[in-house]
Amino acid sequence: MKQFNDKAKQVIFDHDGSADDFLSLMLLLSMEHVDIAAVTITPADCYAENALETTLKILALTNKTGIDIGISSFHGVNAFPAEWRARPKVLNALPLMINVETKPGATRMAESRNIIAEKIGSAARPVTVLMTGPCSSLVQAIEDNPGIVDRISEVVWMGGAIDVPGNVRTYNHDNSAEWNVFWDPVASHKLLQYQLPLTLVPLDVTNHVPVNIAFLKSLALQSSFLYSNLAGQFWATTIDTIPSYEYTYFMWDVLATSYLAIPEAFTIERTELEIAGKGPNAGQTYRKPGSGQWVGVARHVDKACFYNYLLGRFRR
Ligand code: AGV
Ligand code: CA
Repeated sequence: MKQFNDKAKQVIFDHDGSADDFLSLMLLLSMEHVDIAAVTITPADCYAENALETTLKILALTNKTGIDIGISSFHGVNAFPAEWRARPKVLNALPLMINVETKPGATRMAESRNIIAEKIGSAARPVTVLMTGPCSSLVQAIEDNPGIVDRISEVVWMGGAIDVPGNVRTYNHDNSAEWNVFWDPVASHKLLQYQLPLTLVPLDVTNHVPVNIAFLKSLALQSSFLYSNLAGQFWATTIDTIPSYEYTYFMWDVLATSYLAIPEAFTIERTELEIAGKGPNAGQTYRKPGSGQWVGVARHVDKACFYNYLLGRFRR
């Protein structure tokens, strides 16, 4: 059941169902200073029904079944490769997951944009929004209710590629975009216009934190802890990342999630950006002095601090 902590940071977590999105959920659940107001799912790097099942199972396993869940029925502009989307289905068949009972009827569910607007609108204090997939649901919530902008204390988004190549390789695209931005470049373009207190965790920094075997070995040595056991099984599924065109799975979303707890491990640059809403560079996040769209960009992370933080959090 959901427990209230008066001093906790209220966080809405919008994810898109890839393995590291769920590792991020586990990490967030382990943070004592975080109260998860809602978990919302974007059907981008996943199929929604799989992602919902995994979300419910993780909440059941960790005794956090009272959290409201949002699902988006919006299907983006540029679909993720189908082989990536189907991939996380294996998570529900892992030994620790397969027999976990979920009672979807017992959980409150609604359209993501409505849940996001409602939670931000009704919270006692400004809310943090963590996004580890595309930003469409937040943008839709703001379009429906522009007043909620002033009630958002921070948006942390795993997305973008500023001074490094993107990870989209597709027909008629110039490789400059990162997938979470590219899925809905129109919404991404709008997001910057709201002048939110936005911190991006782009490929520039996530490229430095691959999922590596040394880390997984350390994690496995502590698998008597439920979180370490579960996380180790999830990460093992990423080791043979399907080479649609790239062979390495990174700690993309997990790094962005850690920023909520260990901001001191990151170097943040304040800069003015623009995001291309269409064209061969759709979804590109690029510097544009004078745009007035100031954002914080995570440029560097203390890797040892980050990996140690993860190992510590998962000792539960
Ligand atoms: O671009 C990184 C984002 C992150 O939110 N996702 C995966 C993470 O959840 C897209 C992505 C890039 N490369 C991938 C991705 C791959 N090889 N497999 C699955 N998803
Ligand atoms: Ca993701």
